[in-house]
Amino acid sequence: MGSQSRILIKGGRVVNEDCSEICDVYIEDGIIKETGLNLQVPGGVKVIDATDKLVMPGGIDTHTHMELAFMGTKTVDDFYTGTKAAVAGGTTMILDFVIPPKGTSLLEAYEKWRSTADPKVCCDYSLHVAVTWWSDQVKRDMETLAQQKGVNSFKMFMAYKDVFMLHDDELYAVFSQCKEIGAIAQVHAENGDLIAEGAKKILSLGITGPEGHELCRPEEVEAEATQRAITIASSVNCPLYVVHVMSKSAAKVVSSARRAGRVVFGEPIAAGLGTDGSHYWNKDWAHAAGFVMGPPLRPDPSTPGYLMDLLANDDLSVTGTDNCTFSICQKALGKDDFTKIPNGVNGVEDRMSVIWEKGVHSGKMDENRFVAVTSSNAAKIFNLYPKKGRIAKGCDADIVVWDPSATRTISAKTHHQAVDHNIFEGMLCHGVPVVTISRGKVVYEDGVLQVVPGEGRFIPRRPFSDYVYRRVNQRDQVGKPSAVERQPYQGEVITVSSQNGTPRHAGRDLHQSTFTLAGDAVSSGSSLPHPSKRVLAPPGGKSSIVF
Ligand code: URQ
Ligand code: ZN
Ligand code: ZN
Repeated sequence: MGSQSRILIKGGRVVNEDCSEICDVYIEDGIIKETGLNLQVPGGVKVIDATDKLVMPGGIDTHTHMELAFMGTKTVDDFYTGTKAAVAGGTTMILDFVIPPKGTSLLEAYEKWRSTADPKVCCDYSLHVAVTWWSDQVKRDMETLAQQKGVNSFKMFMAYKDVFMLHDDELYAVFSQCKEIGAIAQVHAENGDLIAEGAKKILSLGITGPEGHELCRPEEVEAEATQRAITIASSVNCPLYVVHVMSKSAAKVVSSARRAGRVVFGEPIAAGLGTDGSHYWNKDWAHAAGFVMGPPLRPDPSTPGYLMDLLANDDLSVTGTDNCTFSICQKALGKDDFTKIPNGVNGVEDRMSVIWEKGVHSGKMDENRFVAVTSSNAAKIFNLYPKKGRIAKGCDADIVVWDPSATRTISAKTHHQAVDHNIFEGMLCHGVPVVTISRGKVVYEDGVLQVVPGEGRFIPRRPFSDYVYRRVNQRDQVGKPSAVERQPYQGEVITVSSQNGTPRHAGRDLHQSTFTLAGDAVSSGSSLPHPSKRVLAPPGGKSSIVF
């Protein structure tokens, strides 16, 4: 990155998430040195004419999987082609995922991802780390990653049974540790057990095509897990981030939780905002398979508009792409069985234009909300703001000069990604990047890329993001439950005697043993007592029997 690069962006409308104003932007050494009108700048400055254009913070893609080994193969876009495509689309930072196989070291996986990405990235990046198993060592590694490696976000999968999936007790433990170290807990929210059973059932019906992928995991399977994750996170007062919210049902769950005051953020992705699951029923197998991802795109055609409406009004907070690309010949691993189609779609290059077209050009949101959901909110949630996600003096010069009235038609024939198909094929979008600047260097201008692999940097993120933790901390102060002061109970207590010879103790916790409603121990196979007996006390309390 040329250390002396000096750029003056003149005549544009600077758009931040909270305001827009006509003003110039002067950049030097990768930083925004000054904003304002009639700036006095030194000689030898590159001038970019932004008349009638918008000057916005570069996009931050919160969710990518470059060169991820998954489902027997590896994503075809790597950290070079993926970040090249990102800047061609106006995105200047990606947050990718370290995903250690179950039983392996989180720290070693983090170092492996760093050594893979650092030499290739053309723009800045950071890393979430997936917790795919649980142990005291994992707990210690999470603390090390948060305190020493710049990781303040950990993703847990509730799907991918036996591969990445955690069970509720493990989620409880991981969320507790996230809260302890000041990280945000991210979840892939689908019920992995139901998916496994659903897949068996659909395959048994002779349905092996991509339509089976959605049929086996309808949106209730996503909504149930979303609610469960919110409930578990809330029980430990841990902030939660639901990745790839793909359905109206799950979006409603997130929205209700936020309106109830929960600290939860929902991330719809470009795919779910721009297209739908009707493609799974396309007669062309390759076309249908190209849309397979998890959670699936939903066949309800009103889903994209609904998700965009919630994104516009802050029920949903931030956007990524879940860019996880497999070419058709890789997808064909599942040509006879949809459960073997590698899951993932494109998005990193097209997210900004798709959201401008479906969000701003449609009238659902204004330019400031566009900046919030494509850049600023991600920066705030992941503790990068205002270094990233804002155009102001002292911020990183990650900038996109945007032409809101220009159009482009998305196609795999012209995109910069390595993948051989595009789920937005043929889509006409208003909103086109004209110039992309990555930490003060022009990396894309008028359709020409000027990238150098390795010029992007890893950006560490400190824990305890104020934007996320201020309410959490406040609740820790005021929300502690306390015991009721009362005199000890002095009245009569029944005695209960064993029915099948095992000694029993009054007030035994029903949760720990098998009792009938009448409080009788039930050994396997014994008949239940007459239904007229009922217990007044709640389970786990002392049982008083009424005949
Ligand atoms: O589940 C994810 O987020 C990764 C494995 C990408 N694949 C996908 O279908 N979403
Ligand atoms: Zn996922
Ligand atoms: Zn993902």
